[in-house]
Amino acid sequence: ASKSTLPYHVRADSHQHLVAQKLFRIAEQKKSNLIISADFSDTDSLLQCADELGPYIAVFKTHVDIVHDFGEKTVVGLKKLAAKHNFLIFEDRKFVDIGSTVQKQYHGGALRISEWADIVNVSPLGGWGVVEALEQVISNETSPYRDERAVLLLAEMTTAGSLATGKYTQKCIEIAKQRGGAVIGFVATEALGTAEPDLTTTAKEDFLIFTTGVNICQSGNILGQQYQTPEAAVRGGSDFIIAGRGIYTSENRVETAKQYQREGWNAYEARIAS
Ligand code: BMP
Repeated sequence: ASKSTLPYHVRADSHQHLVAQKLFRIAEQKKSNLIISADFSDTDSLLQCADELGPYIAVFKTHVDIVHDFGEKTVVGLKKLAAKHNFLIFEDRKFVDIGSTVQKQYHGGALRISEWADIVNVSPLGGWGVVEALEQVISNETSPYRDERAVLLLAEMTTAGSLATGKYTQKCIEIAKQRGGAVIGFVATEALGTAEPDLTTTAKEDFLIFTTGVNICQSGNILGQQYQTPEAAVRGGSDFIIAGRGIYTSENRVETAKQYQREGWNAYEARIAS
């Protein structure tokens, strides 16, 4: 699978999506391709993590449906900290339903995701309609967030026995290429062969690879989660590495985050030099 060997700033300059441009620039400024997966069940813990690790990450990934006291304080706090530390917010919602339902889950509802998440992901298990549905909401002329919202397709999963392989993954690539501009990339374990070797000719399909299941110390857990190291992930084509428990359950999460940041960044520098 081909992977991009271009520096983030080159990809920022040529990318047509504002969120991808912003993300590449943040990565370059902070020398970080690290995303923390902040799977906390209360607002205070979530916000404290964002404030402590904010300086070392490019993106803060949430699962707000596990936050028992989710509300105004969560939304305002996340937005404030994103501005303070210059990171984007990715709600790992994995929309998987018919388009009409997904529109209601994304926009409004209990979680008001479109209001605060720069990035969301979707599984096109039910076909392209769900992607179209999100794009409709995002590109609606009355939307105050037009151009500031992006979508990732869940192309692969890290778990043992995952069914998100082969034809399904290929279909994700097709959908990303065929649909409008809101899809900026994939959640995948490695490069999916979509990287363009030379963006100076066309930057139409510079899809970003976001990789979950990153852990320096462990290879997996009893519920089937499988890990790779930051170095292996980036070498394999990951543009942004996502780590949760490997960081936030460690004794000193700030030092551990810095270690993941360093390892991810060194691997990126090695890749663009190759
Ligand atoms: P951890 O690093 O603690 O194992 O957390 C992994 C995070 O990434 C979780 O939030 C999980 O929901 C998410 N994730 C994953 O582990 N594998 C996938 O294939 C897709 C995910 O979103």
